[in-house]
Amino acid sequence: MSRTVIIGSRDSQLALVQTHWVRGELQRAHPDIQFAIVEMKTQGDKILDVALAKIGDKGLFTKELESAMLEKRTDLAVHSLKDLPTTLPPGLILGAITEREDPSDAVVVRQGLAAAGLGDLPEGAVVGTSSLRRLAQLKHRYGERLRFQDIRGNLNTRLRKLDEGHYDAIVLAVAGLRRLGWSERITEVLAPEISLHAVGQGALGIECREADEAILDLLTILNHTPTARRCRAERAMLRTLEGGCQVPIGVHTELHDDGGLTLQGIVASLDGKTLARACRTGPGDEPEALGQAVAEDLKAAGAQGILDEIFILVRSLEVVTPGAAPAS
Ligand code: DPM
Repeated sequence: MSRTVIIGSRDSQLALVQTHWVRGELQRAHPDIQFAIVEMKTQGDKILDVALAKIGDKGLFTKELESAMLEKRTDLAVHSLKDLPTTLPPGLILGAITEREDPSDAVVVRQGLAAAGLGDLPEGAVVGTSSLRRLAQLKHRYGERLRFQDIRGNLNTRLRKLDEGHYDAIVLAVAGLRRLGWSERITEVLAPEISLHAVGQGALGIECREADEAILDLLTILNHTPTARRCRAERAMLRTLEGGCQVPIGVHTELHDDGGLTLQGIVASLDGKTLARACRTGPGDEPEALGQAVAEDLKAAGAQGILDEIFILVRSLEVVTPGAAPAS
């Protein structure tokens, strides 16, 4: 194959770091092929002034990249797996899942505040997050003491807003901070008992055309089987619950030496008052079945009622966003 393979990427700093890493790996494994990157803005990059929960669009960070592949302007796309909807458009598939970074959530406390984490922030301190998942779990734990406010923008923007004093602490993914070289800003890594992370957090998902065997072959070197098993179980759970990315659903997975896979799931009400939890272990080579089973357990534990309530609320919030990219 003597041609140029075109990789689509969002143009945020984090997205580009991730895409350049993928290109490097592909180039090393396939020295005879040229790999080029095409940068694009997605709807999620354009609408920065509206709370993520209100936009309520599942393909917020992926649609433009997917259209480009379907129109053959690009051959593959690199996503943060957690931003990739669990159901892909017809004709596209998840060609590879890369080795996961630490999937945990991290707390960054404002410089000058002597707190080792959320637990010892002063009463009434303001914590920034736009993730309903983080909001619900943290309210459950710290709702009496801390206040929570929405924060949007790329990682750089959010850290700047923190440093400018708009917040006392913000919650971000460990993975994003590490990839951008900002590990030393992490004040606290949240244990699973406090915050279960988002489905797919910390891994990259490589999407391509379903029928493009040549590209699928190239991508096999990127796939990390242990990560893929964990993430496929997590994604099957989310798909079965039919929650978009902006509902308070969290997970935690563990692969065991004997090949077993444990999946823990949580669905939380927005106020953090009602939590449904479930946990199961199954064979690691049947991750989808495990994800579906945990989703059914969650429904039996009250998740359906929580989700129905949120869907009704989010629908009533839905806004028409001026300047939004037309869905193409
Ligand atoms: C999604 C969420 C957030 C991103 C919601 C969630 C976080 C938004 C926020 C679906 N996508 O996690 O419950 O807290 O304001 C995003 C980040 C990364 C990928 C940044 C982050 C990097 C980490 C990774 C935004 N998408 O979570 O701090 O590769 O998983």
